[in-house]
Amino acid sequence: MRGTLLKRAEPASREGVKGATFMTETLRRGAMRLRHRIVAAIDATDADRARSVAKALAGHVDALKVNWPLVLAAGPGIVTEFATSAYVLCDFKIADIPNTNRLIVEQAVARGASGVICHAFAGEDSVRACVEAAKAAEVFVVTEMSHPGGQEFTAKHAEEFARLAVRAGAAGIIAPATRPERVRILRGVVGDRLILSPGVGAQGGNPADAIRAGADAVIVGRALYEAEDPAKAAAAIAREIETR
Ligand code: O7M
Repeated sequence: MRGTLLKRAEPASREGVKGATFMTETLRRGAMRLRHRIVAAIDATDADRARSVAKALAGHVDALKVNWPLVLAAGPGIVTEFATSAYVLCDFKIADIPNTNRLIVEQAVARGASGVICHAFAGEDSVRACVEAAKAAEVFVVTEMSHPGGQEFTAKHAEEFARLAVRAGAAGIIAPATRPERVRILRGVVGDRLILSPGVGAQGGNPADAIRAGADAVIVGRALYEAEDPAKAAAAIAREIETR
């Protein structure tokens, strides 16, 4: 199942989400298709730069990941804007009580998100609330984080977090490209669920190593959105992955 359509692609229900009537039928929805094995993290805080990077990356990456820096800079409408032509993964690292998680996911999905990212440490009920609220959209659960501090706490619970993600019905997990040996272990836990691996480029991780260790795709931020030619940078990463 890995690398292909993971789940069905019916549109999410957009009824009954208060204040969220802005979705149009033109928005894409469904499982992430992995052609390039690259998810672009658009963390640029200049909205115009973010738009031009997203446009340049069309056809070179499988999804656009949107996080707080861009949403706070450009407004949540940027999710809807990107969603007209791309799979948008809302990386709000949701980690609240189940009811609040549900409200956040409903808003993200109503804006056009095809996927959302939550933390596991808030507990299984909180992750399940995300999965239920996401409906046709996909939920990815953070296990071990890629930065050095990720070893202080998240590494100690990463396998538990991964098991929780599977039990809760998540589409996949986030695991560190900076530690491919950990990706390999987490692959053993999650079976054919997707693994997305951040930490490539600016954080020192190598895309081919992460994919070889079992990641389905890498998440790349600065190495793409700060590149003079983002499309060329993405193509170079894709080539590295292909020749792994
Ligand atoms: O390539 P970078 O370092 O500029 O950006 C990496 C992106 O991945 C950035 O958006 C981070 O917030 C995100 N990320 C990590 O870097 N490490 C993690 O452990 C987890 C994430 C992430 O995407 O979590 C969902």
